[in-house]
Amino acid sequence: MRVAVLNGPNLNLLGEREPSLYGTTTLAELEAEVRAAAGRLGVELLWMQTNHEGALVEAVQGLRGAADGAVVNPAAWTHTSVALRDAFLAVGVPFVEVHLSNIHAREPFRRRSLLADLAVGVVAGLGPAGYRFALEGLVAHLRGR
Ligand code: CA2
Repeated sequence: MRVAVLNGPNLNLLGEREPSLYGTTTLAELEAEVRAAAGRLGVELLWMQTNHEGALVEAVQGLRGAADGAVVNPAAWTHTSVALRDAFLAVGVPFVEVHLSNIHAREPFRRRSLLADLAVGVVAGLGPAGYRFALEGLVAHLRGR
């Protein structure tokens, strides 16, 4: 089984800025943690981060045939990107949406996700561990089908 983890804009700054909001774990450390979890689950992991919306849309388009499912932190595009929503609708690959912070306890504009209703599930507010929970939930979903 192959799972892609897709990270949106500014997540490359993780651990370097705004530690009170997003913690001190860097994206490289988070990737290592998720790769270790994937190894325990016997899952092959693809990992990407991009600050370019079109690159994420193309990555989602490329999921069909390349991955069985995806864990996605779309970051700011969660709240804005009809293009990303359309890409997930087009490929129909199961995904779990993950957020480090609890988007429902922040500014009103963050409470709306344009992807959540398409997702298998959503994990928010549990910090970096949320990625592992999202991966475990996705894999359980895929294995149960
Ligand atoms: O809580 C999350 O994971 C978010 O997806 C993070 C996004 C934000 O736009 C979403 O509303 C919620 C922001 C990612 C930016 O990450 C940074 C990390 C460190 C320093 C600055 C930004």
